[in-house]
Amino acid sequence: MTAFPTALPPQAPLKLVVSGPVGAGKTTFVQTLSQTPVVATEAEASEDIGKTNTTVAFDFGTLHLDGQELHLYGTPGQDRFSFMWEVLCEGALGLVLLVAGDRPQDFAHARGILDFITSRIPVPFLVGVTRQDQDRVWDPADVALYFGLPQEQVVGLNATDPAQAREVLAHLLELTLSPQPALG
Ligand SMILES: Nc1nc2c(ncn2[C@@H]2O[C@H](COP(=O)(O)OP(=O)(O)O)[C@@H](O)[C@H]2O)c(=O)[nH]1
Ligand SMILES: [Mg+2]
Repeated sequence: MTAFPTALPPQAPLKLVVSGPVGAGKTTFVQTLSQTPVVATEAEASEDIGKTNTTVAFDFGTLHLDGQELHLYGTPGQDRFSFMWEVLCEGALGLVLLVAGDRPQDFAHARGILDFITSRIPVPFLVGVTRQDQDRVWDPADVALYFGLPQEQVVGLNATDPAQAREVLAHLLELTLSPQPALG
């Protein structure tokens, strides 16, 4: 008699979402990590967001980490695409909320995106503070205080550095796959 599997096989790709304000480093993070060509949906920005192109649907990349296949979806940053945050987070096993550490003016928006998503979809998350390679950047510990989160849930990174980006995902996987109830 053949037993039907009751759970997904461990090899099934895990869906992870990367969100945050415009300029946080979401597209960069997905591009740095992906081992397959990134599917990006950039268009000319329709409002002044400080750059000419912005993500309008999502960035998609894939990678293997510790024998696990991961599918990474980067969301748009603008509020007018907030419906996409929900669409992309459906069925996600983890979320990385990025914010640029040298743009404290974006922290409130980042917090708003995090609340928007986690109030609708209770997904384990990490906050990643990008641009740690720059001068005058907020320390992850201070961003944790700002967000009212435990320090271990906020990590600093340079999103252009593959080793640092992979470390963030490894940390998220630990959080996601740990038997304890997820933080947040
Ligand atoms: N030096 C540095 N530049 C970064 C980092 N993260 C993103 N960038 C740069 O910041 C700009 C905006 O990043 P992007 O990925 O387009 O942000 P998105 O709007 O969140 O997708 C790009 O020029 C990136 O190269 C980082 O950690 N360090
Ligand atoms: Mg982008």
